[in-house]
Amino acid sequence: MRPLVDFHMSMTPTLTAFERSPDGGMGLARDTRVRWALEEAGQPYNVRGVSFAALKQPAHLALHPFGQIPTYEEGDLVLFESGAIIFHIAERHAGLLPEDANARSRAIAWMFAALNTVEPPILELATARFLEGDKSWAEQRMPLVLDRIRSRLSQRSSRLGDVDWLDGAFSAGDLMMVSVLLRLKPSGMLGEFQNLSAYVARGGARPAYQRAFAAQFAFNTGKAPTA
Ligand SMILES: N[C@@H](CCC(=O)N[C@@H](CS)C(=O)NCC(=O)O)C(=O)O
Repeated sequence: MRPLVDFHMSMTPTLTAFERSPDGGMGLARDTRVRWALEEAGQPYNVRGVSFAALKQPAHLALHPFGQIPTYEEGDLVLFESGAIIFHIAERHAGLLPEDANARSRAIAWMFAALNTVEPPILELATARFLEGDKSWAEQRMPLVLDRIRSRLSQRSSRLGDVDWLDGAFSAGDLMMVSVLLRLKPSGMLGEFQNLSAYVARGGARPAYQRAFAAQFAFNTGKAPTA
């Protein structure tokens, strides 16, 4: 049984996002996944942009101990970590977690799997390319980084098979898994696994994702997306 919506739930939450995302509106910053969850849940929200300098200032550190985005403020509740924020939204609004207790636990397990098992090797690719690309050992390291990602993609692909979503109906587990896999889009690696590409495309085609993407794109560029 879902908890009753309390007084704070009637307040419009405020997210933080990069004032200007380094990806120029590609939707890879983690505010996009939170926007997507709110759109799936049909909930309005506000966004406050934060500069890189302001992330590490006391006012933002009071909201986020690691000086990052996204944060989520709703009445007197302040949350950080995209997983915790999306779990909070999914717990309080219909549409992101199944009613059946076991199915709900499995959807939550997929959220953790996306964040703890699939996202780390994918993040390593960005580190290897952008932060360590000029190191003498960067070229030798890259195949190892790519292999670790491929290994996870292969496991994900085998398990997904030809179903649409991870476990029955779309859930917060899919939202998180698709969000994490989307980070690989620029690398072209998803194309090696046809069912995973189709899965990510299916997630990205959801109207709620499209609204979230358009909102973050407009926030970052002042324009509407072209495609
Ligand atoms: N595990 C955190 C990661 C948050 C994170 O890395 N945020 C990035 C943007 S997507 C950030 O703020 N980077 C700037 C920095 O770390 O200084 C989450 O899922 O919310």
